Amino acid sequence: MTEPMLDRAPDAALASEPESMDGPSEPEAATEHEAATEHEAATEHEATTEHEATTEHEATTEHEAATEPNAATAGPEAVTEPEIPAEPGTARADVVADEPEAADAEAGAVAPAWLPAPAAPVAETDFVVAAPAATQPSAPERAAAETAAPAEPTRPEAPRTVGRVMAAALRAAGVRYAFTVPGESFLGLLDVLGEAGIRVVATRHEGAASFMAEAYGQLTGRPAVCLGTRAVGAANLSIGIHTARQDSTPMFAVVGQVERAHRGREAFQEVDQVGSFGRLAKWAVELDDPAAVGRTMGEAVRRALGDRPGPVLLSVPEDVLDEVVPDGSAEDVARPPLPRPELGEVRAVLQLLASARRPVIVAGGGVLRARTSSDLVRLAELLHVPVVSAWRRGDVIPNDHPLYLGMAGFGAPSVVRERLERADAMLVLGCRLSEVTSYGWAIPAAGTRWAHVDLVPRSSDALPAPDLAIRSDARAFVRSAVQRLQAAVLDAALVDARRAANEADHAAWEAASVVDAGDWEGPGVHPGRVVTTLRRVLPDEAIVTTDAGNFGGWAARGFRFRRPGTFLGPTSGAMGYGLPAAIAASLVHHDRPVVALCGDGGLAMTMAELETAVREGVRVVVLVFDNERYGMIRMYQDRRGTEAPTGTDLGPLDFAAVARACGARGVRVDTDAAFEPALRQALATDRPTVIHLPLDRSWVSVERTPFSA
Ligand SMILES: Cc1ncc(C[n+]2csc(CCOP(=O)(O)OP(=O)(O)O)c2C)c(N)n1
Ligand SMILES: [Mg+2]
Repeated sequence: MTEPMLDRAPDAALASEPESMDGPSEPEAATEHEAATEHEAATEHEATTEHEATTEHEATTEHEAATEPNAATAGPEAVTEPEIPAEPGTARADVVADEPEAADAEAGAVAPAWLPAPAAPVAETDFVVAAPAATQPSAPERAAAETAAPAEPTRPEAPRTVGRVMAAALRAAGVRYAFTVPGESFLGLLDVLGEAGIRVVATRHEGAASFMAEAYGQLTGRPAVCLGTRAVGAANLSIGIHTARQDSTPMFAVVGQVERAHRGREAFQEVDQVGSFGRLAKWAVELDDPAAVGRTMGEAVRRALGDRPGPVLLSVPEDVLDEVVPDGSAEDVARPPLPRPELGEVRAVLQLLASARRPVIVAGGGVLRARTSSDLVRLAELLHVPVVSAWRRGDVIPNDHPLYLGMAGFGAPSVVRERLERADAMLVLGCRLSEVTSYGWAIPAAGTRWAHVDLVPRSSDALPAPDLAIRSDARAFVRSAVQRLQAAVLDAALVDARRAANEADHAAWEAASVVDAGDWEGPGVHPGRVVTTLRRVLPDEAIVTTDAGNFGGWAARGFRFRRPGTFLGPTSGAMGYGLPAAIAASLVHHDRPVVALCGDGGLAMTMAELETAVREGVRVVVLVFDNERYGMIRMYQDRRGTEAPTGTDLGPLDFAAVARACGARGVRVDTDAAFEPALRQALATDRPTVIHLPLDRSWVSVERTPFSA
């Protein structure tokens, strides 16, 4: 086989480059990747979330991705949006109240919320918009006021308590939201979050608070906080801590602890939180020395954001939070730079892919987190290598792109696995290769040469060792690769072979992922039709979240994401996630439609958060597929031949009535024809809506339908 020529760019040109080709030569490097001070770290977070969330995520359509100028040359303006100053204590509710009142959709449809885009800033920062400058009094007015009124006593400066230092450190690490069920054990922190510019959202259950923090971090890359009281609240937070771990999401879980003097006596709600719930986190610590708060917070931030990001648990004795931090105790704001590839490493991966006949890229959350989807599309196009997304990361590139070959894992048609098995070369990019994505560690298959490019390339004895393991941020790698490829010439015969195969593979995936076939007269809805209707009606920027359960199979297979950052699903497979995640997404993108897909089992776990959604003024639409059972588990019982299945049947629940009881809208849709008008009306209203979709039990899974014999 002829080796492709990748290096027509004369090596003389490379000789003048620094060790890593994306080093100082790229202007954004200094601001984005090498931020080392607290200030710079804050700038980095601002830049990679707010700015890009409203530029790259919103601008990356298939078309734009294909025609975008060389992303690697993007100037510093791409990452230097100034931080909007915080106005502590200004609640989103105030902002929402200022918006013109949308007509009640029941009374008459109003224009969808996303058309036209609202002029006011509505992203996550709108609770920190600067207050309008007050009119300055004239000098004579000032003099008159000074003589008329006694001088205001100067307010003593707030003491620098542990709680305040923690709040400031969290804010500096990018935290803007804290989700909580309050407890008396952490009031010394809760009460000062607002003054640090962190918005507190009360939830109905700590599990939902932890899901909201996780979803927020997954969507923005910026950590959020969830807070719970000692032992009992901490136990409830656990599900989101575990989820953040599996999703590699930066997050802070802060839990109160009994007073130091009572530790070790099995005091009220005392438990070893570091040794128990802390084991679910990436890192955990009990902060019991006020003098160490700066150091400990520095380490906590590094652990949450550094390497493979993840959740950090901070357990703080109640009395510590109100203690004044001794003068001179050090602050620690050092942040490690993101890892970048060496030129030789990039070249080796390009050689691997370009010399293959059936290469494939498996792209995961690291691509989304690095906001480098359009660069990945460019790389795929330049190399003529198709992309399969990791499980629950289906929005990693536009699904209509001819080089997209579907999502791996649960819900995927068999052609996806087959294509992965047939690969002779594979680049696993920004993806940990979970059990689900790798089909039980069967992918990469024995004969596949593969490269793992990730913040922490995995070394798992379940998988064959990668031929190339490269520690790199996904964007640094992909941009470097694209830059390199622009001056390369590929082997024509191999390119032709790949092109032909790609066309056939894409067509095969399209054919295998049709979910709306078959005439269904009821009872209840056709879940595949619901999914295709949803796709047709929703604008491209709409965000979809999912809960766990078999109802999700139709969307996993049949929904088409067109932009990155439009899907939230936990790789932990946790039930109860859909609604809290939708609320978090809507807090971030108030102007974008957000739809949660849930089963009756999963929604019931967190449906009390409908009241949270109403209170927070977020516009979420919840679709609940109701088969009155824990359908997925019943399917497994059937598969193993359980003779008298127990524990999987549920009773009827009037979800529309529950919604109304929470102050939301609730509608029941019994036929396919009624779904689209109900959806359009839900999208046009300014209140959360639950659409209750009864589902006949013959719709067992996307594989086992009334039409599949
Ligand atoms: C917190 C949690 N508990 C239990 C499970 C196991 N589990 C996975 S799917 C499922 C059933 C989900 O039921 P439902 O939400 O009604 O969806 P369906 O499968 O019926 O479509 C269960 C119990 C889980 N994934 N998460
Ligand atoms: Mg169900």
